[in-house]
Amino acid sequence: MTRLLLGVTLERICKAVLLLCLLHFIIIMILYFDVYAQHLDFFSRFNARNASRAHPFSNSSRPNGTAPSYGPAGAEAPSPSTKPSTNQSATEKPLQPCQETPPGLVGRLLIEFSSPMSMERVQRENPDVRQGGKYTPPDCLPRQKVAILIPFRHREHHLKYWLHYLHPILRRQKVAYGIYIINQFGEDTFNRAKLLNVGFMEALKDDDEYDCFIFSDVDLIPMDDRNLYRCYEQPRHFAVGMDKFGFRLPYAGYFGGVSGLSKSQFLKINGFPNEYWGWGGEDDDIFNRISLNGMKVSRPDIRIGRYRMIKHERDKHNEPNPQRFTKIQNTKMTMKRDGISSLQYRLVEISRQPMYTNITVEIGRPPPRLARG
Ligand code: UD2
Ligand code: MN
Repeated sequence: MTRLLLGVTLERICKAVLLLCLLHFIIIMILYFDVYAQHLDFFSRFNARNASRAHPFSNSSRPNGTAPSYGPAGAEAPSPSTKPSTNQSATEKPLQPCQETPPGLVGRLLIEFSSPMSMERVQRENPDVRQGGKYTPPDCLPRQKVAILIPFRHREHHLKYWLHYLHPILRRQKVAYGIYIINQFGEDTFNRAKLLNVGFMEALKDDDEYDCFIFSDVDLIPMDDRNLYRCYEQPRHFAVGMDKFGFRLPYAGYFGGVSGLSKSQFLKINGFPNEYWGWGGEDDDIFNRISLNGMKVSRPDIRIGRYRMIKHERDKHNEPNPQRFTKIQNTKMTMKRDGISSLQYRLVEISRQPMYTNITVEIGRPPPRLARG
């Protein structure tokens, strides 16, 4: 009897083991085909690009490092993707509008600042960028023309990394763009927002076809090229998660780092404030302007909107502005009189460098009661 029972139990165990093996096999097969399908997808994309290549540019941008993309977050784009109508030969057919979701994106990027960087290297690796830091996709008609504005003083070291990483990313994103460094002349207190207002005016003087303006710190590099540098239906905040904030939004109304507004959105809020001298507060004022004018900030998915900031000390003449807390309480009153409508500055020099346009400008100094040290 016990033997019989033992036999039956053994048989059941064997069946269970067999079943488990079968299940294991099925799972392995599913995973295998999944990976295989991804490879196929990769190769077909690669081939399609090669076939449509009528210009030398598309082979130039191997990413600095990639990781597999993940589905749902990748779907975040200005609007659902339209099916690619494979571009045949760009020389024979009229150019088609660039796809909403650029086909050559690679997703996650490896960003590091330990290897040395030189402007010569940046130039060598970006031969298709025109004088002044301009670029137009050669194989499709870009949907927007984007001016990228960087407030600047004494950060040449950061600028090299920024250009090194951003040119290839922007190229893959298929926008027409120009890079403008707005360099504050002299050693008076720094004023980030006023420099950006100058950038808006000067970029439009340079090319009145710009319809989108992206405002970026010089030390911030996106870690994912699906974070598309273009304008959206609502003002955009790109730098959602930064390493220095543990890759999380520090507070709901945060608008610092990298942001983007269309020409009409920018004019609707009367541009940025000119009266924030020194560090801090100007980004909150801009956020207030957006809300007070009935708009709502849009952001990429937190997994895509990740950034690395090059570590730095607080610069000289950019000490925290003690007035910032009271000032951001008063945006409603100040925004009509203080902004692009009241902007005054003196151009010192415009120089076209191979990788960017430099605009050196004198923007004055804080009124005497705010002057420090
Ligand atoms: C934070 C915000 C920034 C802005 C600032 C307050 C992040 C990542 N960024 O930057 O958007 O709101 O706080 O004003 O949280 N700069 C120069 N030379 C200078 C000083 C500043 O080029 O002497 C430029 C440069 O582009 C820099 C930017 O201004 O990236 C912001 O200054 P920061 O990097 O010193 O301040 P940070 O990192 O706290
Ligand atoms: Mn910084």
